[in-house]
Amino acid sequence: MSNHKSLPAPTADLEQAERYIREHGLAIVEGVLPDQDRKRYADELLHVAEVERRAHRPGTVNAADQGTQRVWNLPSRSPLFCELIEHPTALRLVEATIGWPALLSNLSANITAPGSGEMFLHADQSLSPLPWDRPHSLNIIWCLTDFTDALGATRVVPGSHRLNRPCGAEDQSAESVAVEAPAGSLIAMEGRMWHKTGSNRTPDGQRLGVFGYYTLPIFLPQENWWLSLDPTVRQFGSDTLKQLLGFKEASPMGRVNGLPVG
Ligand SMILES: O=C(O)CCC(=O)C(=O)O
Repeated sequence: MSNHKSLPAPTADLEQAERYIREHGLAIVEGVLPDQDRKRYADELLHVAEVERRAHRPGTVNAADQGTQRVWNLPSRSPLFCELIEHPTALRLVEATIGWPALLSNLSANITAPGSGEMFLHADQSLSPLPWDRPHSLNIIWCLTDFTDALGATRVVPGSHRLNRPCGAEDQSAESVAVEAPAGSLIAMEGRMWHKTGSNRTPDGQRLGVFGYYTLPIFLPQENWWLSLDPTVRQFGSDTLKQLLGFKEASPMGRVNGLPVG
């Protein structure tokens, strides 16, 4: 597995990873998930993905994704996935990049399938008002299988985080490179980075990616947790989880009748 020279080398050193996010807009951290945990998450994801497909849920596979299956609102699909939200490595990189408290905008999965096509190039914080003098979000991409070019690894435009602007229709032909990483890695990518899902050119392989998308606590989350979250997640969740899901204040926002939420 080898990456384009414009991408930072994989590292297990989290200080280095924080530097890479600042310099390159992304870091690849290998060996974050022990194999038995990775397998448990992968099996669970395949199970919920099948349930979604059988239920013909809208939004599962759509034209823009050309065959990539999406699974939304993972915390409500299985409590196992809540572990990923609060993983200490993820939270450390989130805090170093956008500060704390932060909100979890979504925890969703993209599963590429043989023959699935590329997504459009975009920056995750494209709805944030300009100027973009710093990242407003961080995407933690959990590689539950190998991420290889052929399997449709996430593709990025190196250096695009320094352009400080969204990626438009006229930018779609910008040169992108695949971010390859072994199963069990995470890829932390800040919100200004232009990127897309790659196409899966294998005859029978899948790429299982779980995307924990964290933002500054001033943005409406992509998933409306207050409406859609399985109530047991909140009932049994830690304070950190409740903070990330918007059930605690991010002073002075998120109060109830003007008072902090305990
Ligand atoms: O699937 C990927 O590799 C990237 C997904 C993505 O950028 C998105 O869903 O917005």
